[in-house]
Amino acid sequence: MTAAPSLRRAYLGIGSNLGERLASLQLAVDELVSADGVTVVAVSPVYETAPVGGPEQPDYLNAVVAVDTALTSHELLRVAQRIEAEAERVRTVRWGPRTLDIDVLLVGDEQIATPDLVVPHPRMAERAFVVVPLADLDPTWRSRIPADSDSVRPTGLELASPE
Ligand code: GSY
Repeated sequence: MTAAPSLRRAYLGIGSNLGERLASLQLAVDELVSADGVTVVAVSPVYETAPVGGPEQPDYLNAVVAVDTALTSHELLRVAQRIEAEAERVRTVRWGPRTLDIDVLLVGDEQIATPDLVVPHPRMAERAFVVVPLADLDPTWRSRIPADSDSVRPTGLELASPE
Protein backbone atom coordinates (compact mmCIF):
# COMPACT_ATOMS: atom_id res chain seq x y z
CA MET A 1 0.00 0.00 0.00
CA THR A 2 1.32 3.44 -0.92
CA ALA A 3 1.07 6.20 1.70
CA ALA A 4 -1.07 9.18 0.74
CA PRO A 5 1.08 12.17 -0.20
CA SER A 6 1.23 14.63 2.68
CA LEU A 7 0.04 18.20 2.45
CA ARG A 8 2.65 20.91 2.25
CA ARG A 9 2.32 24.69 2.49
CA ALA A 10 3.52 26.30 -0.74
CA TYR A 11 3.85 29.95 -1.73
CA LEU A 12 3.31 31.30 -5.24
CA GLY A 13 4.26 34.77 -6.42
CA ILE A 14 1.83 36.38 -8.86
CA GLY A 15 2.56 39.46 -10.96
CA SER A 16 1.14 41.43 -13.86
CA ASN A 17 2.25 44.56 -15.68
CA LEU A 18 0.22 44.40 -18.87
CA GLY A 19 -3.48 44.98 -19.55
CA GLU A 20 -6.00 44.67 -16.72
CA ARG A 21 -3.41 43.93 -14.05
CA LEU A 22 -5.74 43.46 -11.09
CA ALA A 23 -8.11 41.26 -13.13
CA SER A 24 -5.17 39.07 -14.14
CA LEU A 25 -4.13 38.61 -10.50
CA GLN A 26 -7.73 37.79 -9.57
CA LEU A 27 -7.87 35.25 -12.41
CA ALA A 28 -4.75 33.61 -10.95
CA VAL A 29 -6.35 33.33 -7.51
CA ASP A 30 -9.67 32.06 -8.94
CA GLU A 31 -7.92 29.42 -11.05
CA LEU A 32 -5.81 28.29 -8.10
CA VAL A 33 -9.00 27.98 -6.02
CA SER A 34 -10.47 25.75 -8.76
CA ALA A 35 -7.32 23.70 -9.37
CA ASP A 36 -7.41 20.01 -8.39
CA GLY A 37 -5.15 19.21 -5.46
CA VAL A 38 -4.67 22.83 -4.39
CA THR A 39 -6.32 24.63 -1.46
CA VAL A 40 -5.81 28.40 -1.31
CA VAL A 41 -5.30 29.30 2.35
CA ALA A 42 -4.31 32.99 2.19
CA VAL A 43 -3.68 35.80 -0.28
CA SER A 44 -1.50 38.82 0.51
CA PRO A 45 -2.54 42.39 -0.19
CA VAL A 46 -1.71 43.74 -3.64
CA TYR A 47 1.39 45.93 -4.07
CA GLU A 48 2.45 48.15 -6.95
CA THR A 49 6.10 47.52 -7.64
CA ALA A 50 8.90 48.94 -9.74
CA PRO A 51 9.99 46.50 -12.47
CA VAL A 52 13.14 44.51 -11.73
CA GLY A 53 15.35 43.56 -14.68
CA GLY A 54 14.71 43.69 -18.38
CA PRO A 55 13.96 46.64 -20.64
CA GLU A 56 12.01 49.72 -19.57
CA GLN A 57 8.55 48.43 -18.76
CA PRO A 58 5.44 49.42 -16.76
CA ASP A 59 5.10 48.92 -13.00
CA TYR A 60 3.75 45.60 -11.80
CA LEU A 61 0.99 44.61 -9.44
CA ASN A 62 2.31 41.79 -7.24
CA ALA A 63 0.94 39.53 -4.51
CA VAL A 64 1.73 36.18 -2.93
CA VAL A 65 -0.69 33.25 -2.54
CA ALA A 66 -0.31 30.54 0.14
CA VAL A 67 -1.70 27.12 -0.76
CA ASP A 68 -1.81 23.70 0.85
CA THR A 69 -1.13 20.93 -1.63
CA ALA A 70 -0.13 17.31 -1.95
CA LEU A 71 1.05 17.99 -5.53
CA THR A 72 4.73 17.69 -6.31
CA SER A 73 6.61 20.90 -7.10
CA HIS A 74 6.56 20.04 -10.80
CA GLU A 75 2.83 19.37 -10.72
CA LEU A 76 2.38 22.76 -9.06
CA LEU A 77 4.55 24.32 -11.78
CA ARG A 78 2.32 22.77 -14.44
CA VAL A 79 -0.77 24.22 -12.73
CA ALA A 80 0.93 27.64 -12.72
CA GLN A 81 1.90 27.35 -16.39
CA ARG A 82 -1.64 26.35 -17.38
CA ILE A 83 -3.06 29.39 -15.59
CA GLU A 84 -0.47 31.67 -17.20
CA ALA A 85 -1.47 30.31 -20.63
CA GLU A 86 -5.13 30.93 -19.82
CA ALA A 87 -4.31 34.54 -19.03
CA GLU A 88 -2.90 34.72 -22.57
CA ARG A 89 0.46 35.59 -21.30
CA VAL A 90 2.44 37.65 -23.79
CA ARG A 91 6.16 37.34 -23.42
CA THR A 92 7.81 38.55 -26.59
CA VAL A 93 10.79 40.03 -24.73
CA ARG A 94 12.74 38.01 -22.15
CA TRP A 95 12.22 39.63 -18.73
CA GLY A 96 9.73 41.94 -20.47
CA PRO A 97 6.13 42.88 -19.66
CA ARG A 98 3.69 40.06 -19.00
CA THR A 99 -0.07 39.64 -18.52
CA LEU A 100 0.40 37.14 -15.72
CA ASP A 101 3.46 35.54 -14.21
CA ILE A 102 3.19 32.86 -11.52
CA ASP A 103 6.39 31.80 -9.77
CA VAL A 104 6.65 28.75 -7.53
CA LEU A 105 8.54 30.26 -4.57
CA LEU A 106 8.50 27.68 -1.78
CA VAL A 107 7.05 24.18 -1.41
CA GLY A 108 7.28 23.07 2.21
CA ASP A 109 10.96 22.71 3.03
CA GLU A 110 11.77 21.16 -0.34
CA GLN A 111 15.01 22.07 -2.07
CA ILE A 112 15.29 21.01 -5.72
CA ALA A 113 17.25 22.23 -8.70
CA THR A 114 16.09 20.90 -12.06
CA PRO A 115 16.43 22.46 -15.53
CA ASP A 116 12.85 23.78 -15.46
CA LEU A 117 12.31 24.42 -11.75
CA VAL A 118 14.43 25.51 -8.80
CA VAL A 119 12.82 25.60 -5.34
CA PRO A 120 13.16 27.74 -3.30
CA HIS A 121 12.98 30.23 -6.15
CA PRO A 122 16.62 31.24 -6.63
CA ARG A 123 16.12 35.03 -6.68
CA MET A 124 13.19 35.39 -4.31
CA ALA A 125 15.15 36.54 -1.23
CA GLU A 126 16.62 39.53 -3.07
CA ARG A 127 13.29 40.63 -4.59
CA ALA A 128 11.34 43.06 -2.40
CA PHE A 129 8.28 42.51 -4.64
CA VAL A 130 8.29 38.89 -3.42
CA VAL A 131 9.47 39.20 0.19
CA VAL A 132 7.19 42.10 1.23
CA PRO A 133 3.91 40.27 0.38
CA LEU A 134 5.37 36.95 1.55
CA ALA A 135 6.10 38.51 4.96
CA ASP A 136 2.41 39.48 5.20
CA LEU A 137 1.58 35.76 5.10
CA ASP A 138 4.61 34.34 6.93
CA PRO A 139 6.01 36.76 9.54
CA THR A 140 9.29 34.81 9.74
CA TRP A 141 10.20 36.64 6.50
CA ARG A 142 9.80 40.12 8.06
CA SER A 143 13.44 40.26 9.12
CA ARG A 144 14.52 39.42 5.55
CA ILE A 145 12.81 42.26 3.67
CA PRO A 146 15.39 43.71 1.24
CA ALA A 147 16.60 47.29 1.70
CA ASP A 148 14.91 48.57 -1.49
CA SER A 149 11.42 47.81 -0.14
CA ASP A 150 10.34 51.39 -0.93
CA SER A 151 10.02 50.13 -4.54
CA VAL A 152 7.03 48.12 -3.25
CA ARG A 153 4.01 50.33 -2.56
CA PRO A 154 0.80 49.23 -0.81
CA THR A 155 -2.26 49.78 -3.04
CA GLY A 156 -5.01 49.11 -0.50
CA LEU A 157 -6.35 46.55 -3.00
CA GLU A 158 -7.27 43.03 -1.90
CA LEU A 159 -7.93 39.98 -4.05
CA ALA A 160 -11.10 38.01 -3.35
CA SER A 161 -10.38 34.56 -1.93
CA PRO A 162 -12.28 31.88 -0.01
CA GLU A 163 -12.87 32.50 3.73
O1 GSY B 1 9.44 37.18 -11.72
C1 GSY B 1 8.22 37.74 -11.95
C2 GSY B 1 8.20 38.67 -13.11
N1 GSY B 1 8.95 39.92 -12.84
C3 GSY B 1 8.60 40.93 -12.00
C4 GSY B 1 7.52 41.12 -11.12
O2 GSY B 1 6.61 40.29 -10.96
N2 GSY B 1 7.52 42.31 -10.41
C5 GSY B 1 8.50 43.25 -10.55
N3 GSY B 1 8.43 44.36 -9.83
N4 GSY B 1 9.55 43.07 -11.39
C6 GSY B 1 9.60 41.91 -12.10
N5 GSY B 1 10.52 41.51 -12.98
C7 GSY B 1 10.12 40.30 -13.42
S1 GSY B 1 10.99 39.36 -14.56
